[in-house]
Amino acid sequence: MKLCVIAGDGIGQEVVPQAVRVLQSMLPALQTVTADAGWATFQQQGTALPAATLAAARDCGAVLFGAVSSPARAVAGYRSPIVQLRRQLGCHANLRPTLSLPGCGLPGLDVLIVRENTEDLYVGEEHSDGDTATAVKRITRAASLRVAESAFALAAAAGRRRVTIVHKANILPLTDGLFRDCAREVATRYPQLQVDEMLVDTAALKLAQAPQAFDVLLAPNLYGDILSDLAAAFGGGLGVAASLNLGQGVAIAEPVHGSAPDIAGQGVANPVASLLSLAMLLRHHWQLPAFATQLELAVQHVLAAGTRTPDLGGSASTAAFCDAVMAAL
Ligand code: GGG
Repeated sequence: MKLCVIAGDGIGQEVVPQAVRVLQSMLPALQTVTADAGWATFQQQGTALPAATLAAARDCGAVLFGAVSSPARAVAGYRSPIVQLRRQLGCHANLRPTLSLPGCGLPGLDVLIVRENTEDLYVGEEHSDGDTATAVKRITRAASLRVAESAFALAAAAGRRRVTIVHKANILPLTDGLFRDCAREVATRYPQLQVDEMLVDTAALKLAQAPQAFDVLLAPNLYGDILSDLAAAFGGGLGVAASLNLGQGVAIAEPVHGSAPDIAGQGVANPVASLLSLAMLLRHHWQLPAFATQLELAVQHVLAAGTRTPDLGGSASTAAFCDAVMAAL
């Protein structure tokens, strides 16, 4: 087993090595390959995703990606490395669970957002003549069917009850309508699952009112990005929000949080999102569900015992939290 380790920017440099340390304690034979990506890499090497990083990711098949600080302005030659990596590796589905953890967020929460990961406005295909700026929202049948298939198959395999298809087809009948129709088509092959549909604005309202009422949400890229941050607020915040980018024989574990420049360099970033992302990699990519459960239970045990980083009201450092997880393991 090989893991390509891309810490990226800001707190990615802190949470990723610590999470890898925990994983290595569970899998002593694991080979790791460290690779560069991100804004700092762009400044040093002129590219945010060097060819050597892409090659290492492909070779390993499994990646842990930390965080990236993409600038909120156009920078010539810069493209978000995580968006490129997801597309280049064909990671078509982004799984973003929100689960109740001991003492964090709301009880009784178990929501899974499945986000299409390769197209839509999120790929950042923009142009401008100075007076008019345009972004392309391209939705394809192939990508919509592929992500819907993953969402329904995962939901069925996990014994879930309901999949909610999120769209805005009343305003965007061609693009979001195609996404919804593809999801409907796949749904017919899963009669054991209830299916409903919700406009994205209604989904945001209902998620904010009663997140426990949802089971699986299937959404196009941008809506999935936004709704999953909203859901994360009820699960203890971005510090504990895990995700897995899933492709054919390849996967990128990725904490949902960004580079958090406000706390970077202090050694206090929460490693839970990275640890739980690695648990998803163990379960869904390496097919080691027992190891995944072991890691999840160890994280839960440490949180229940009151060891927490400052974002959750504690005073533990990133390293101290991971030490406690290794002791629990
Ligand atoms: N770990 C996810 C992450 O780094 N999020 C920050 C983010 O999405 N930045 C925008 C980007 O570069 O895509």
